[in-house]
Amino acid sequence: MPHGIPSDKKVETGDFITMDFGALYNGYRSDMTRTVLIGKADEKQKKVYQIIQEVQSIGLENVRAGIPGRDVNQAVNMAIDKYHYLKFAGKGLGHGLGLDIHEIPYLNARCTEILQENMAVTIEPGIYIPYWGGVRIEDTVVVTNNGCEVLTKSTKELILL
Ligand SMILES: [Mn+2]
Repeated sequence: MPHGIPSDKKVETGDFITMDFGALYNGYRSDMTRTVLIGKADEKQKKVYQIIQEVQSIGLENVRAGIPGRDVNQAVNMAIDKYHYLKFAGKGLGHGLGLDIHEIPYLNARCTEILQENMAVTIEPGIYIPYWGGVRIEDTVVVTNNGCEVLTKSTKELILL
């Protein structure tokens, strides 16, 4: 699920684990998510991970100042839909952040807010399949006039533990 809660479930071979965290520095926040896999990936796990890797980079490529947030969300949703996983996608692609962890603009289908230079937003597509598992990759980026600067430096290759 997109935002899980702690439980007694033990980590098992074959589980995806999404790790969502950030830092607070001088009052400003960051946000990131990486998904790792325990053991060896099966074909479906490899495929879902590759889809999220691909569409997350499509999200990064589509961010720039001067367009509404919903355009970025739509570009990513179209890519997820190509693989027929849209019904398992998260409701929104990302959100602004700064003094608070979730701020406008929200990058979702209703977002008419125009992205501005130097806004900080997250790009975090996810696929969540009930009783199977989920994958999300999240970066924090700064909007620029012709794109964005990605602040999150961690690898996005699938890490097997
Ligand atoms: Mn986030």
